[in-house]
Amino acid sequence: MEMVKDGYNGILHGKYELGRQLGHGTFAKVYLARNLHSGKNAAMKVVGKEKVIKAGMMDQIKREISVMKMVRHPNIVELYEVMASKSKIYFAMELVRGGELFSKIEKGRLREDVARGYFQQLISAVDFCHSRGVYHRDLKPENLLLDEEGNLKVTDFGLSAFSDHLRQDGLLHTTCGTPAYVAPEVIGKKGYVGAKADIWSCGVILYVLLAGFLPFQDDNIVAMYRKIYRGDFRCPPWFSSDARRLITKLLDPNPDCRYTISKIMESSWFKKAAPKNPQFILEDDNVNLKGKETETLNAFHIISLSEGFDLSPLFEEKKREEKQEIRFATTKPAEVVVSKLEAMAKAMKFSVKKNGDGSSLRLQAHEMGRKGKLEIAADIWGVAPSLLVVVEVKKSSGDTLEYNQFCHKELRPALKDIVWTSPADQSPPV
Ligand code: ISQ
Repeated sequence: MEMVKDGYNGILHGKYELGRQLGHGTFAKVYLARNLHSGKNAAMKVVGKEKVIKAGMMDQIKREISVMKMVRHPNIVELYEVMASKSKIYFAMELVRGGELFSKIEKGRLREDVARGYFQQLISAVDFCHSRGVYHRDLKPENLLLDEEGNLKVTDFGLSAFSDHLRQDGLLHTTCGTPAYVAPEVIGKKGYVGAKADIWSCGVILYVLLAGFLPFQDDNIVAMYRKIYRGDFRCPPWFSSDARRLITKLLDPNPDCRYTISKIMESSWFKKAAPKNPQFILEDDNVNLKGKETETLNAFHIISLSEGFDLSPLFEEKKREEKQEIRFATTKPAEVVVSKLEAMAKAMKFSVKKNGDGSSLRLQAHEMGRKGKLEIAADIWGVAPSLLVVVEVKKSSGDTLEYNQFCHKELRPALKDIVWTSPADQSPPV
């Protein structure tokens, strides 16, 4: 073990015997440990000292750690003691044996009442620490553990200086992926209020519990940041209106408008009773999406998560600027789509060619463009077993700029009445 180099001889500080590794972040490792005096097991988090000197934050962190050593809460992993060697800091903590909460989501999103139970415990822990001036600042799935009775236990409160995302210079480190749980004002380096940042992360956590996926996600990190800044997310249709309302208030990019803990506790979604023993709810009772997408995530669901007009991001990975296809959904029959396209073509003096069953059209401009005549293909197909019809429009020949203008100025306005958007889009949650 590398700790041998640091004067570690199998027994740490004459008190703890270290065993197998339980887990690790990018900068910290957690080992099973045994207190030789009491015989009690513990979890020992080991962090390299050079990683943690966060300018201007050290006094606050020290104060927060001393608070965490004194307090006990049923939903917070207890911090027994902190030790240090020349190059490392050791945190002896309560051992929690039920694994990570998020391993449950790998099997499928949670039922709303089950998610409520965990969220109530999370907020109870967050409220307890905030009222003592201790903030987490890096709440994320790895910090949410379950004990053997299925109780939620939050770890690493007050240890933000040792977290993977927010370190040293206060800059965001994305070594272990994306800052999916981090509040916009934290990314923006504007200076932030710890309590508000934690509430944002609680909002992301709640969304993931209920949805089974992240609210702000994009393969392109810049695009993801943009979504976070704008609070640009959509709730899947299975979210209740109370859940939507609460999440919208938690994921408000303006920290001044974001809900406070007491507002969360007053909300009607939060106040409902949680199931008594969520650990006894069978996994099959959770909604399991893995491998069963077609059953539970139907065409309407998928489309409701996409932008109303353009479904293409769901079908392909090409960047928006590069792609030349547009797909949208409609509940109108194919004939209605065809007659709309024909009317538009007529108004633009485009010629129209149809195939036999009306599922495919070719529109051609009469006038020459920069790269010959603009020609557009539209294909229409049904999404069985739903009533949805997907329309795909793409350029067959001609200039891309002219095609893009055609899409923007002619096609979108012509079809806007028949494009299907989810009910959630039509009346955004308040
Ligand atoms: C407590 N028990 C098990 C694993 C842990 C990981 C990190 C922090 C505390 C822990």
